[in-house]
Amino acid sequence: MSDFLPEARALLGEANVLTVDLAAYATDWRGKFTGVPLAVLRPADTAQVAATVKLCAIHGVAIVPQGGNTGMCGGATPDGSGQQVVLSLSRLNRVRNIDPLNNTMTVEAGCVLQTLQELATEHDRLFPLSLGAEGSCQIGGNIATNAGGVQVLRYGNTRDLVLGLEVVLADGQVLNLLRALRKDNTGYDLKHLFIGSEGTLGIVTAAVLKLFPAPHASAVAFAAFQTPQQALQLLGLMRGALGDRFTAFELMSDASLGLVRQYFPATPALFAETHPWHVLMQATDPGADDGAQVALDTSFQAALEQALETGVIDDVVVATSVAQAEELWAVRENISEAQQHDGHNIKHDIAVPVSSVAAFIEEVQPLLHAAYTGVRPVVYGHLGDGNLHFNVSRPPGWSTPDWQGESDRVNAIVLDVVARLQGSFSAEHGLGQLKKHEMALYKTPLEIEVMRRVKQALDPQGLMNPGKLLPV
Ligand code: FAD
Ligand code: 2HG
Ligand code: ZN
Repeated sequence: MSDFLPEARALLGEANVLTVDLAAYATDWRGKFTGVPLAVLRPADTAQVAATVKLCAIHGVAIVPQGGNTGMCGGATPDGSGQQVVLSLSRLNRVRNIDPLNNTMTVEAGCVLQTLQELATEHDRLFPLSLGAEGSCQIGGNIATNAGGVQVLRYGNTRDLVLGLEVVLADGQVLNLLRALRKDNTGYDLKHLFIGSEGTLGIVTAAVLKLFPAPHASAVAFAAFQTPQQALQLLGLMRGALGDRFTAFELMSDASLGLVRQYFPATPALFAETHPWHVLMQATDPGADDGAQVALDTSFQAALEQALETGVIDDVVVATSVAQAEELWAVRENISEAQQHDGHNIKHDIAVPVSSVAAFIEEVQPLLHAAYTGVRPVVYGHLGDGNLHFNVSRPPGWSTPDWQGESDRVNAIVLDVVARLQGSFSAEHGLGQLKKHEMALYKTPLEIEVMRRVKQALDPQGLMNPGKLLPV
């Protein structure tokens, strides 16, 4: 071990083996987990990643891959031993190829998501992965967590957007799966093992990503109504009217909007009265002529009028400009940060069948209120995918440590209902350190056993992000 750091310096250069001022790498975005890295290693390319991983294997040093460090579950944070290295992918930020005819781009893992969205736009294409952290999260992190975001309804999760992958395996070999093919049935599709594996099986160094026609026409609206059941009715109505042009359907409770208004005071007041529930909806069309926009507006407005007339919604604001659409989206995107400013909350990132979302909310809220007087569930998320962020803020009078101490009890209340509804305890953020214990409660022993066999086969020394994803 004593030779490890000098050898790493010889390999990567003095400036890319950091051992001081590591705070930004040692704590997660939420400030919930803090570790003690032995060092932060910053390779420049795939060859350097491979050589670094080989060096770690020789010295028995565990590796914690880190992208933009925006993950919600402490997956990119090392433990407190001072023996694990953080492997930052930030310098692998080249675009290797863009092929508009094939509708693909081949990019390195450290590319920031927003720069890839912008690159696609420059080529009159869409890269549809979109989430609040897009200005700092990296595509490697998105792939490692199989990130979701606000356009899954139309385009799917990150997994659905990846055609090919380049991965450095635990022994330092480079597994080249960088094929830009939409059809390829030549054995097991190995890339899917690494997508969503949170750095526990290998290091993603590059990917071939799917592109789509750029949306030229767009319609955005913010609706208010009384019950989660009405949200489901509205979803059915809008999808019926817009089909595949319908791209986003984001639910927000009034408490979620209250936090945004409190911590982002410039947030516009959208409705004269308060309403318990809201959704933000978007439809797009690739058609570039005026006719496409008119046709989209006509279907969108007609569906909204029907929703108003039949009492499905109480009120609606339809964006009349790009700036107003962005303003409406900012309300939704700022919820996570607003709740972060508000102090510790017990996060749940659950999925149930879309048809069961209202039942889930109606069942779980009374249970929580019965257990904790004044408890504040902050409910929002990707209703169109059946995925809710059911983040429980502490009741008045509770200290942060006391509320943190209630996590197991609150989790049991929420996640037992999820399990009864055949749902998932983690829809998009992954498990990291935060939710790996739930595996043992809500996955079958055989599922866990098969995962362990995969882990053992690919990482026999147990050096790839140990202590994450799998229960101890
Ligand atoms: P990191 O946090 O650095 O790492 C996440 C995990 O991936 C860790 O386990 C890490 O070890 C591993 N990892 C990172 N890079 C690699 C690599 N190259 N190879 C192998 N393993 C790697 N998530 C959603 O799904 N949907 C949302 O809507 C959403 N909204 C968010 C909004 C905000 C404001 C914030 C702060 C986060 C949000 N997230 C969301 C969570 C987060 O942004 C995603 O999980 C994102 O995909 C993480 O990317 P990252 O580069 O920051 O990864
Ligand atoms: C979102 O949809 C993110 O805004 C973050 O997934 C959710 O902070 C959260 O719990
Ligand atoms: Zn989300």
